[in-house]
Amino acid sequence: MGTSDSAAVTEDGRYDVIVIGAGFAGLYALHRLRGVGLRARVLERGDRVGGTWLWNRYPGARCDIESIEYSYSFSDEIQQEWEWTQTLPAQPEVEAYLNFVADRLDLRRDIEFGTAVTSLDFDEEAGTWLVATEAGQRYVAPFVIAATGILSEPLDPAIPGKEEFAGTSLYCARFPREGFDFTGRRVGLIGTGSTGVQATPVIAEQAAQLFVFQRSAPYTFPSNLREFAPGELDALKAQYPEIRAAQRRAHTGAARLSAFSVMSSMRDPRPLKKATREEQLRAIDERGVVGALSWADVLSDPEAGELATKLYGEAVARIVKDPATAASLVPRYPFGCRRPVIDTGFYEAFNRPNVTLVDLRQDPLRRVTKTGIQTGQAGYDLDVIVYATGFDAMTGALTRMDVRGRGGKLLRDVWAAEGPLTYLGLQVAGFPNLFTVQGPGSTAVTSNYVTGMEQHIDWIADCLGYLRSRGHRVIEALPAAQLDWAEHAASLTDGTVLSNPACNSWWTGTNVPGKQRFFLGYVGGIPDYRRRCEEIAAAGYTGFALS
Ligand code: NA7
Repeated sequence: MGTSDSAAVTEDGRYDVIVIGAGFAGLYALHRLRGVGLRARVLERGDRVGGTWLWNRYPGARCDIESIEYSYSFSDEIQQEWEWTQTLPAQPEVEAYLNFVADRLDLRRDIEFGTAVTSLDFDEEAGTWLVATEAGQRYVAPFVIAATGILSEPLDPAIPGKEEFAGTSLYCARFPREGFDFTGRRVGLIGTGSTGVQATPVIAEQAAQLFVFQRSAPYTFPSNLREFAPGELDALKAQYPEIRAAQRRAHTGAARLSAFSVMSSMRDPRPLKKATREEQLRAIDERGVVGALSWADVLSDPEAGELATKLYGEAVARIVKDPATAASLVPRYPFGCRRPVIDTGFYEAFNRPNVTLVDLRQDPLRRVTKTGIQTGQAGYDLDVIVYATGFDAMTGALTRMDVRGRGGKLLRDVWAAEGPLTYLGLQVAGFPNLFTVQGPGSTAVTSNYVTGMEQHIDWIADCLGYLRSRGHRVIEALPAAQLDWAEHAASLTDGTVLSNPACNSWWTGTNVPGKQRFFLGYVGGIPDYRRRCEEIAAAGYTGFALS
């Protein structure tokens, strides 16, 4: 499509800002843009709001950050009115919350549902983006906010024979809205990241038999999941100013229990290598698997890391009765390499007579057949296969669209050649006026997404207000600033487990065949990141060209 097509777009397709996605980020973006007087349209491929919380409705789907922190902080009315029922919210509750917010702020009238964006073309002369959808609609706007999510493009695993399976194939990231009854079925679950770990105990309760096909064992910690006691939520709501302030100060944007808490507990001054055997055993006596890892040197000293993994294995063996299964459940990569997982009865599920762990490290998965799954040494007859095989994270949503910036360059080609470079995770050089919410190089990977997202949307809305007040029509990240940012972000992971080439996951893009290894986050922490973003804005948007 040529940019001359822009001229053909009628007035009703022209906006100040096009926002792609109606999840947490898109909804807040719309609210803030209205607040600064901009005409915005949200384009959402789903048929309702929710984003990742709309699609990921698999059994056990739950947030691993506490509800009172994994929620919008911008409106005291909203946080006072909404009633969370559990410490860690389940998918239906998060989806209901986002619907509540959409209603409360009357957002739906500016959202177009069932509208999948397929391409974005920058018209250099006009300084506008032409946005095209699957159904052939066209929109024109000077600015585009890609609120497309960090875990929104599921990976279709290249497992041979998948389409030959005569039973039911279910994908966790596109789970049927009406749910699925596993009662009496023989089920194979592939994948033991956060999704597979959450789904395992829930499917195990229903299924006649569950085979969990595990390629890499996760580090996973028991959650404190529970219903709020009577009056507890009201007491927390009364403390919201303090809770939000603590979140803003916290490195990960979450001050209470979260998937990242174990990392915070490693600020414990004691090094594992100096601990006596008695002290080590006491740690797992008292705190189970968490006690194995909560030491000062586990992330920084590879030997301590190995020791911690061994101790972790001892803690797992205290839960899982079958020694071979317990041994298979011990991770073989250093802790800190991948995003930690929080579970509710994952290890305990393997003590059930109807649950079997299939260790793909010992006996690799060969193919799916008409009747089930074939490994090198065995065949498993199944009625249902559940894929919990992960996402093309951080970049996948944008690389699946044809995003053409200056000179007609495609974003996916630019990122394939150079790595997913951005300036602050907010913009890509050569793609003016396109904002990437929580893009690669931002804090998204290692923090509470909602905290980082709110900061990004606030920054973008303020920036758009500034541009308008100064009469600027284009803002564009400078290549040198982008490079400096990438170098700075990389310097923070040098010498940590994250620079270990054995660390393969969506954090480094290495779960996707052919994707370049590149750590996709910024580990300086949200307070430091926010300060940098604020300083850049206060100095007139250093590192950006404004015209
Ligand atoms: P993850 O964490 O990427 O986990 C995907 C899992 O699927 C992981 O165990 C993979 O093993 C496994 N996998 C992927 N492809 C295959 C094939 N072909 N065969 C066997 N096993 C496979 O995704 P999740 O959805 O669980 O979690 C993503 C994030 O969502 C999570 O970090 C939270 O932030 C929320 P591997 O590790 O590659 O050996």
